[in-house]
Amino acid sequence: MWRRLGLITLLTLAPVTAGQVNPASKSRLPAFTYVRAAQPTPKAKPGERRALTISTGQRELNLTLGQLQAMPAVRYTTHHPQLKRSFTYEGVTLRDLAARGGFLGRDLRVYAANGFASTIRAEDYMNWPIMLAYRADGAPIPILHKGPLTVVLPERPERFHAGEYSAAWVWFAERIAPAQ
Ligand SMILES: Nc1nc2c(c(=O)[nH]1)N[C@H]1C(S)=C(S)[C@@H](COP(=O)(O)O)O[C@H]1N2
Ligand SMILES: [Mo]
Repeated sequence: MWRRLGLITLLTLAPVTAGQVNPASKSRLPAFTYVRAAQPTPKAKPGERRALTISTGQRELNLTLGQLQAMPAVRYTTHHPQLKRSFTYEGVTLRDLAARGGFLGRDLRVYAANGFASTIRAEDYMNWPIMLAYRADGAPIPILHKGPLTVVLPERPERFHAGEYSAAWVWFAERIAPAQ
């Protein structure tokens, strides 16, 4: 009896995992762990600045940092090719952001505060946990480390760390939209 209860408790407390998605699908999304499930979206505090705009084409959804952090969060360690060292990043997957904007499965554009923009292909963000990170090694990401919001790609596949993907590592990100 206690054994069984113990097992149930364990199962209940197991971290929310995702990534397996549908084994029948051809998804290559590696098993990764959501470190936090979605929370109710908090109201923006008066004067709180928007951190990210998700443009859907029809409308703009402005999110404060607190609202972004209420979305499901992932965490993994990856080597940042431009900072030339590894960080454990935490943030929201582009996949979850695209779903929130209603353009899941479409190539997307990530726009930066300095006017830079980059296209990230659906095939990449649908299959791998490319994230918009807001925390590195447990702390907010300083501008010197390309924060406060910066796109990071997982350690695998290796092509994410090669020259053809260097433009995908968008720092100072502030808007995402479906690519035209
Ligand atoms: N915000 C922002 N992110 C950006 C860029 C940029 O100009 N602005 N350039 C991209 C490109 S094309 C490359 S090659 C790398 C360059 O990073 P580095 O200047 O730190 O080597 O950052 C990418 N991310
Ligand atoms: Mo580049």
